[in-house]
Amino acid sequence: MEKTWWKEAVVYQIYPRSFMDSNGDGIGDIQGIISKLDYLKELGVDVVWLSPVYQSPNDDNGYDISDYRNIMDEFGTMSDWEEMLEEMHARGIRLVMDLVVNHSSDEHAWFAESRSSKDHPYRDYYIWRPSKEGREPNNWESVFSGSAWQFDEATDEYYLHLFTKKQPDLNWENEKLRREIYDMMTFWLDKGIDGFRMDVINFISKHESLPDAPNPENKPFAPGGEYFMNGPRIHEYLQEMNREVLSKYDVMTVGEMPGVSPDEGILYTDRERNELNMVFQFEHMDLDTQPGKSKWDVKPLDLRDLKRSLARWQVGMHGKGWNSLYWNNHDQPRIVSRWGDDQNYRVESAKMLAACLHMMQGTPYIYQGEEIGMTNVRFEAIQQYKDVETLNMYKERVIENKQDTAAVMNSIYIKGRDNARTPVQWDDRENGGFTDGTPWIEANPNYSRINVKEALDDQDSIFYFYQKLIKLRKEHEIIVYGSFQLILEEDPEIFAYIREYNGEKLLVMANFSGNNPDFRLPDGLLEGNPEILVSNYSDHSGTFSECKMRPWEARVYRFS
Ligand code: TEU
Ligand code: CA
Repeated sequence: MEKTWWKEAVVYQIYPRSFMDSNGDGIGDIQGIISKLDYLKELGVDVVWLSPVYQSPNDDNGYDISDYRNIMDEFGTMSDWEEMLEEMHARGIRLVMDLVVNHSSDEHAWFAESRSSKDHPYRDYYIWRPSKEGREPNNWESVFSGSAWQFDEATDEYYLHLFTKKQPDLNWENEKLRREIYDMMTFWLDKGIDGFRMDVINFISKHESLPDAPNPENKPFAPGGEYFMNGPRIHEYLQEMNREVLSKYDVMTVGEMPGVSPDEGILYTDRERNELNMVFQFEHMDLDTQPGKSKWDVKPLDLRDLKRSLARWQVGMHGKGWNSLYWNNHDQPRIVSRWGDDQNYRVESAKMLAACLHMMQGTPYIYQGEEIGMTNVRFEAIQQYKDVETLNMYKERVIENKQDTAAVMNSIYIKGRDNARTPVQWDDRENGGFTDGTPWIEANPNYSRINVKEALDDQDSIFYFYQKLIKLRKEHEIIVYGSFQLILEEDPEIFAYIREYNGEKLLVMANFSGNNPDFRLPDGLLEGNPEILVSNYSDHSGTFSECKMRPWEARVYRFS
């Protein structure tokens, strides 16, 4: 297998609005990031993925871009950004920027031109259609509730927006639009960045006729994913982008791709096809959703589903493409609250989850605060929430459809994106030391207990456990390049697997429960006198082939 730096790297995601505020206006900013680079260096990460910092009216916190070549005023200036890049590079940290080009903001200059008249040269930069039988052009539902179409009076037509109505979809069929995007990417690459994370990049090619989505329950709108995910021209566009831009630089790329399968994942990441380096897949993020329902219709996780799913990706991509590994990002609830135990075993379960993920094959991503075990938040009032997806859903379900408020609030507690967006908890001062002013979103009140300062002062903290996992990856090639074999598939509490590389083996066992399940290795799989490479407990019962596991225990044995 080809060895590359981005396969060996660990990435840290910064959501700038919530990371660190340097000037007391309550909003995280670029100078705030610079002030914490030594902290990231201490953790040991190789790459920062920075969520959008471009000019934006912030309908969706920067994922609605009104100027791709300038920095958002609230975050600082271009010279702050250049200073940040320099300071990262000085510490050996690379910078991956977010590329949001499925849609722009409706306040982008292109859209102002596009909506002005039907024969404007920019008209075709977006997706416009006349009404159909007095209604929207089709029945597609926006990811963020309601119709995916917005009527625009200036020209009596609708434009498509898969996300909010302030995020009109760009029309990739238009060659001039594609050229503009490639030029913009080149602009940033020439400034010296090290790659792109590409927002919903597998949505950019829509089926030309935009057919109605199947709608068996006859709802007002229905998800049209099959007509825009992994669409007809997607590989052509990505190969063109690669040829025109990416191939000229030594950079890493990761495509965010809801609705992608391992087979498609290979098409996107096979080196010989010249598209992307890796994708963010969502299969494991959907396992606690009721089948066929929206993310808000939750169900408990069955660990066997998680094992099957991740193993399918591990085995499917091996030698053919490349995985990314993540539990968290700015759209997902906190993993220690989701599939760990943030009450009784917060530290143990956060470490177990980290070990289980970081020992798989792929490039691991750590989301800000994950490394100290930050948890979900429960705000009393809907007004305390800021996320447009959450607020739109609440309006639709509670205000318009009179659903039970407590049940809807409960689904927000479990799945809402603001769980990941409360300020990073740096110390036990007011607002967790994130700001001297009033934060744009309230801090999780547990900052007095859970914070970076406390973590750095405690040798047994989650922070140092992540630091160790990152270090081990640098020391043992097997963690990066080894094959993967799931064992004990049907065990409902233990996630166990074997890695193998050049005659060396790793046995990973992770207890996803607060119980004491018996671990018993199937006969004939492994023998020898292994050492414990890493564990979240200091003492261990039994042996690698037979033992009783402690609550949320993780052990990694190395057979050399
Ligand atoms: O997310 C894409 C996406 O599909 C999400 O809507 C995801 O399914 C949802 O957030 C789960 O709650 C990307 C960005 O990561 C997200 O922050 C943006 O809001 C979205 O695209 C639009 O740009
Ligand atoms: Ca600020």
